[in-house]
Amino acid sequence: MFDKILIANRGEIALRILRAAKELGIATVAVHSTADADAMHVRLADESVCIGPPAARESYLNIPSIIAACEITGADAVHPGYGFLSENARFAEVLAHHNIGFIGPKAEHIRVMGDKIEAKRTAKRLGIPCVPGSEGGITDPEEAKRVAAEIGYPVLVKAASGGGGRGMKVARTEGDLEQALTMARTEAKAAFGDDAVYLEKYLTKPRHIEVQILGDGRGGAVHLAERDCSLQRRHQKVWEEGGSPALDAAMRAEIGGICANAMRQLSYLGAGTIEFLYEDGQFYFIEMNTRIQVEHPVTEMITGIDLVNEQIRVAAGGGLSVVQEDIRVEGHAIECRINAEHPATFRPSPGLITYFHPPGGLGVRVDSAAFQGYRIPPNYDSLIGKLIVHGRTRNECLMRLRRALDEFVVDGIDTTLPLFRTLVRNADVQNGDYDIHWLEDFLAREGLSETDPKR
Ligand code: MV4
Repeated sequence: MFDKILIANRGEIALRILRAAKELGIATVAVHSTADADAMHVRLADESVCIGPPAARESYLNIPSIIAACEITGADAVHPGYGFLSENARFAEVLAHHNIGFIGPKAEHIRVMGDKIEAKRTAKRLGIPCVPGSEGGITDPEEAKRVAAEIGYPVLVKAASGGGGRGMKVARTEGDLEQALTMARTEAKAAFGDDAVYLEKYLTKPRHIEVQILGDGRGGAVHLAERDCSLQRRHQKVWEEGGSPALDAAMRAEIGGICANAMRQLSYLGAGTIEFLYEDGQFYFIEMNTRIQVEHPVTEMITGIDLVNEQIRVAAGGGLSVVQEDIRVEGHAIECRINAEHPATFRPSPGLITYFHPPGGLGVRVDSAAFQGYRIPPNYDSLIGKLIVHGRTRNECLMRLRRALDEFVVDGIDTTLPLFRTLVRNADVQNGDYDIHWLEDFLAREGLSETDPKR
């Protein structure tokens, strides 16, 4: 097992990793920018190192500084959390070169899944169902037309290096296709420095359902059911729940089994998420994330398994603490991402938290690094905490969530708490009757999404 873990992240996920390390008796090192000198993750860690100025590029993304912090403190492994360097294959390789463990997947698997074309090719080979589309990249408009005619319109042009919906264009008819191809390639080149694109059948009303997996890196892997993350705004998840209101136990076991089997074939190491669109009873692979995700507590609440603990164990070569037969879904969990943003304009609202009172009670979990007197810096994402609620049934979970949201007080800044108080009382949400477009349609309908310039 590792003796000392350096946490190359900040905010609530840095605390989450600290907690797992402490329970394992592993010493912890926090790194921080000058903007985060007073942050909770710095206070709770055994040691801390300042690694640069507020801009993430010069601190949390600065590989030489993080390596230096490992050498100064004698940390023998790094946990990258999510975002920042978590899906940077080169970072994993540089750490290995310095004989420092990376608490994450093998570099080759990070690299393959980072290229959406390679990821899809790999998924297909491993027996995961994929969206019908081009075999590999597309550059020639005539080839695009041939593929589109075969799969049928509407089609979607997607960037190979894509993320956050950038470099994605729908073509409703053949007449739209050439322009969609050009626009997607131009946008992809500008955003990612890579103009490789591919073509898929455009699914018009899917749900976003993702399967959590864990691999031991030597041919063992399990699945931990799914999360439904369909409620998103501008490709930012807002509300996540598990299990999906759209699935039953047999469907869960089937798609989970397919995913675990694929990960065994890869000898995948660590935590991962296989993302699907789900429409008319069919699953279609879109991407794989090779990191712990923001919404991982949903899975922890319904399975009782500590995903970060498992990540650390397998990274140290210790194997998983569970086999598939031990993993059972108990009840239902919902996570609300509480952002420091105006609940209608979604404009970021950094500043001083003058009062902070998180809810408690049975089945209520708050993962947050915020506290009364904390000043949210303007330099990073606006997530200030996650409220995760568990119940024996989805209805009990919703009742408990309504109560917990009413108890939660954050003063001094705007937060998205009022949006959640509305959502939890909405009939479609209560019925689980939503797809990936539901939230944006709802916000437009209710006049809750005042468009703010250039965001
Ligand atoms: C799609 C799709 C429809 N059909 N692919 C959005 C970002 C990237 N992660 C994949 N995305 C989509 N891929 C096909 N073939 C619709 C989306 C999509 C979406 C997906 C998940 C959650 C929210 C979304 C919002 C808009 C579009």
